[in-house]
Amino acid sequence: KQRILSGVQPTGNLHLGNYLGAISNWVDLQQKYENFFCVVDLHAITIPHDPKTLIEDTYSIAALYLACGINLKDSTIFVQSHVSAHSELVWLLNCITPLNWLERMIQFKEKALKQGENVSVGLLNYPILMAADILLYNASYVPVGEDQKQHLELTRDIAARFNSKFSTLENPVFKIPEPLIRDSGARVMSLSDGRSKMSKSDSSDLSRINLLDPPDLIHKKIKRCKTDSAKGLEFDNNDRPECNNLLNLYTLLSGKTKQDVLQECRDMGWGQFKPLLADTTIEALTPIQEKYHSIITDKYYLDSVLKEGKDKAETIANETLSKVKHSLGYLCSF
Ligand code: AQP
Repeated sequence: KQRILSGVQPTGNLHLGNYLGAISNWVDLQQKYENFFCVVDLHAITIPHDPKTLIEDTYSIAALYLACGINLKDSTIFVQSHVSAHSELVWLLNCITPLNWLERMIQFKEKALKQGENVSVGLLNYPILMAADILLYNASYVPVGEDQKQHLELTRDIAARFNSKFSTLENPVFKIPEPLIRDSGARVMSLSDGRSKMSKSDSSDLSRINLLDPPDLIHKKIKRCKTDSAKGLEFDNNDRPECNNLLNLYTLLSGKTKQDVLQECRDMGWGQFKPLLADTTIEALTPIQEKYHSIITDKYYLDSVLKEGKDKAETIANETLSKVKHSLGYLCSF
């Protein structure tokens, strides 16, 4: 089977964008591939973080993976910092990656702008760490949301550069991975602004629906979300980004086709559509929340999942790291 690698940062609540853009795609794909899903806690400190919440957030993401339907027969779940090869490979890749490749990353520019003088070198290096994550496992595919597309292209460029400098065409060190970005759900937009993406770092919690939001809060957020005053509901009208986003959410969460949703909703007003969307969201999230709450209290079980994941991941990662060091000309370790 070909291999998949992807991950989510333990930086606060996961929202519908993380779920529809990434995790639900992993669940749909998992039987077809050999999967590695990582809690990317090294990435989580590229922006200011609170050491007091990192452990709980790490458990929470692992529990959410399981609650959303990742199964341990097809998939391995592990914590990035538990496999030291990630930190080691990032250094080696740092030294072969031109600085200007990083400086043009859109996400870096946007986040650096928000942080001003406090922006860390780690934030600049974020995509190289992501490249290390993927390349260590010889992943063929990386299922991510649309916002990670540019980082994936960088990973491919780094791998190709390394291969051409330090290995042969017949026996390349790195596999060049492909992104897997789904047609719908790859870019879920904010509830407060249909032109910006739903995001953990938006200062307003009303801009997103978190996977663990209780039903009354989901009703409240959808009731207050931004809409417009045009009559009827429609997809794909550039002047109505909120309408398009909310209809897309309804389509994805209800499992109906776009055609059926259009038929059902085209003559509705917001007063009728919003409670429908809220109820559909609650119906989709309730089983995930119930499973999550039963898993998160069992730290003994979660530790055993993550320990097993670490052992499996480490074996593969260390093998790749040895190959990389050998090709760079390092003296083998004793
Ligand atoms: N709005 C989104 N729509 C679709 N997919 C999304 N992803 C994130 N936002 C959306 C995908 O979720 C996965 C996990 O990404 P991450 O842990 O790197 O997420 P993040 O960057 O911490 O989350 P946000 O919300 O994107 O945070 P901000 O905007 O604050 O940086 C990835 O596959 C990502 O594409």
